[in-house]
Amino acid sequence: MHWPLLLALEAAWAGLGQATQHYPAMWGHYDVCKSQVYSDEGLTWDYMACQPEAADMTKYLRVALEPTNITCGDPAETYCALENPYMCNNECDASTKELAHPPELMFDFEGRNPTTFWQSTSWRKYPKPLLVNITLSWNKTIELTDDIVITFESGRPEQMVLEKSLDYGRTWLPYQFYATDCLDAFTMEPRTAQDLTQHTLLDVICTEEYSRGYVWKYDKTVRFEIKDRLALFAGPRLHNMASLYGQLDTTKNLRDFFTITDLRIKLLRPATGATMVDENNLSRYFYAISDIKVQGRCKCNLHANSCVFDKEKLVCECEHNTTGPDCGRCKRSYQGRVWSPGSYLPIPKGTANISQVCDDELLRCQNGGVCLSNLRCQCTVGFSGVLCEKPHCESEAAGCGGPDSARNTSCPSSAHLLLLLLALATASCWPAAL
Ligand SMILES: *[C@@H]1O[C@H](CO)[C@@H](O)[C@H](O)[C@H]1NC(C)=O
Ligand SMILES: *[C@@H]1O[C@H](CO)[C@@H](O)[C@H](O)[C@H]1NC(C)=O
Ligand SMILES: *[C@@H]1O[C@H](CO)[C@@H](O)[C@H](O)[C@H]1NC(C)=O
Ligand SMILES: *[C@@H]1O[C@H](CO)[C@@H](O)[C@H](O)[C@H]1NC(C)=O
Ligand SMILES: *[C@@H]1O[C@H](CO)[C@@H](O)[C@H](O)[C@H]1NC(C)=O
Ligand SMILES: *[C@@H]1O[C@H](CO)[C@@H](O)[C@H](O)[C@H]1NC(C)=O
Ligand SMILES: CC(=O)N[C@H]1CO[C@H](CO)[C@@H](O)[C@@H]1O
Ligand SMILES: [Ca+2]
Repeated sequence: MHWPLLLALEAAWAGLGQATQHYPAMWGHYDVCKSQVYSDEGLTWDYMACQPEAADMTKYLRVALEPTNITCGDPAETYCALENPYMCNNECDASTKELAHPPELMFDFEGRNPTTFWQSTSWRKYPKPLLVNITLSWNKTIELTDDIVITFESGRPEQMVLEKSLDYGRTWLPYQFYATDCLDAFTMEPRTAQDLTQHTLLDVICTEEYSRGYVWKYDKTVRFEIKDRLALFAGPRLHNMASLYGQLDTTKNLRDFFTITDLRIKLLRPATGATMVDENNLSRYFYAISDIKVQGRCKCNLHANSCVFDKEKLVCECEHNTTGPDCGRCKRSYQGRVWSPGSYLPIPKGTANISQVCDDELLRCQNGGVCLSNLRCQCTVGFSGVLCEKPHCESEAAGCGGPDSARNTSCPSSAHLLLLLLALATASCWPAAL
């Protein structure tokens, strides 16, 4: 299992220049949720759409393998090189740290030599298929912002499927199929991400681009192309972000396409390097993965600019009177109000779409209260509550306006009624008694 130390993803300032330079920062400029402004009513808050910065999401995932005993080394095994069956000097032994290849090595820091990798048992039961599921779970909705890149040290698999879940692993959808022969493996016509258009962007394709060729020492990566898909709206260098944001705002399918809670890599057939499997040297066939890259950000519905890893779980730090792991609902005292996600539009600050407390039609302030900027009811003397629905604040345990109220004034007990009457002039209990 792979749970790193508690880490916080704080949104950092990403200038516009930086945003156009490289992909991971491209959605980085919705980084402020609110700012103070002077208006006719004095110093007030201006609320904006905001989101956390994109980050390396592999630090926050949990990895599970199926079958659970598929990792090599128990018992110890010797492996042959794919290109030379007489070179069998690679050993996997789970009980020796230097020779073990546990799943964590798919997510450690790469860049040192030699590389560290997870490795499966070899294809000893050929011709029974060598099947492995690698499931990555975040227990949090995240939005992908860059290509998923998987680096194989074993030669790239001849058949593989990348799947995604949007509901914490209950249901799965294919993201992309990979095969040396798409027709043969999945009865699908081979296509590449470059073939996609704005209209076919959501098509699930089978690609032969990452499985063909025996020169695997130089071509070890398998990709799921997020950037190519985003570029269909934002242009080749993602210059036209307004177009992409506009599309993401109005097209739920498109937004959902890049949104996941889990990923699953289904390995169906290892690299064989030739058309025939050499049954005398089955120790040549296995899967080995040195690195998996997943870049993305917490989905906070544009109501948070930071996401923290707390108690082994990512949680948005919600603003705009929203709450929940994804800021997907109104705070308790605003329940029943209309929640909506923020909007990327208008560029560049977007709209917070703050849950309205009141309006002139459906959510009327009661008992003569007046709706101010859709954000609060100004109640008449003698009434309180979010919609001025409460005649006395005495009956209310938490005080006038509920626990989340800005005017969190405590209510005097009945023994202090006299004092209360005296205090009416200062209106400490009834909000906006003037
Ligand atoms: C992999 O997951 C699929 C469900 O997507 C399941 O049917 C299959 O049995 C799993 N494979 C292994 C090797 O456990
Ligand atoms: C893994 O466990 C299953 C069931 O316990 C067993 O049938 C299988 O042979 C084991 N596989 C390996 C590679 O040890
Ligand atoms: C996922 O997060 C929820 C809280 O949102 C928690 O109750 C649950 O235990 C977590 N599940 C796992 C597998 O960590
Ligand atoms: C959230 O609620 C508090 C207290 O009710 C209020 O002061 C604040 O203005 C609200 N913020 C937004 C963004 O509506
Ligand atoms: C959110 O804000 C956008 C942009 O101002 C607007 O088009 C959209 O209707 C708003 N959504 C809701 C549910 O209010
Ligand atoms: C409101 O006041 C009560 C008691 O004075 C206090 O316990 C509570 O934390 C306050 N709530 C807020 C949101 O300030
Ligand atoms: C390690 C091993 O078993 N190598 C064998 C690979 O296959 C050839 C014949 O095809 C054998 O001679 C090797 O011993
Ligand atoms: Ca590694």
